[in-house]
Amino acid sequence: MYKVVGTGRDRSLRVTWTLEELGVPYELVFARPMSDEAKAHNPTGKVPVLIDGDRTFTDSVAIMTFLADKHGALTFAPGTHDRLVMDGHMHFLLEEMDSVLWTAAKHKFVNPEDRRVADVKPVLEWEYDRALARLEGRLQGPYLMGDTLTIADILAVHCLNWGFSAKFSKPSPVLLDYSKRMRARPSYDRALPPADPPA
Ligand SMILES: N[C@@H](CCC(=O)N[C@@H](CS)C(=O)NCC(=O)O)C(=O)O
Repeated sequence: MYKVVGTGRDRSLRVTWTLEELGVPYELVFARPMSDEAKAHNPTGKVPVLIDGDRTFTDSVAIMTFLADKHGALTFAPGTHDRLVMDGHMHFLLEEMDSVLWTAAKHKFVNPEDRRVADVKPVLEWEYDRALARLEGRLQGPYLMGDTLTIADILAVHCLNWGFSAKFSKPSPVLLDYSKRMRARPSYDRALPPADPPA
């Protein structure tokens, strides 16, 4: 059985949500980023980590892609135009949403204090607003890939949730409806752990 190392609320939610959508069993190994438990599985201390047999793998989007390919759902076959478009959505989300949110986090609490730029947020807010408009332009119906739910939707809604909790601007009604529909999926509830254990 797969094991997923993380809190279940950080980027590890992308992996557990994917596994829930695929209907594949897994165990969540609770570990906060940079904790000794996380470092036991990944020397950098970053989560998520996927444990598959005797091997460990990092990087949420690579893991989601592997799982979707391996279990034959939430994606399209490599070498098809649909796969090219879906991969493009994933790259866009990493470059224009995840990176903006991660930069905000680094300058708020992740980096050492003497490596933070205090007034970085306004420019990131501007970039995030632009990314929201671009994301809306990429929606091709109920999902990014039209009628087909894919890992790109899971990544997009994880980023929208993150933007909300990091107090970036509220998405448009179209994106709000999209993220509400995605979060209403039973797989999302099943993936979210009820609460973090005490620190
Ligand atoms: N590219 C990696 C990034 C992993 C990552 O940065 N995870 C965060 C938690 S969501 C973390 O462990 N941060 C700790 C740190 O970098 O100090 C992925 O997508 O999984």
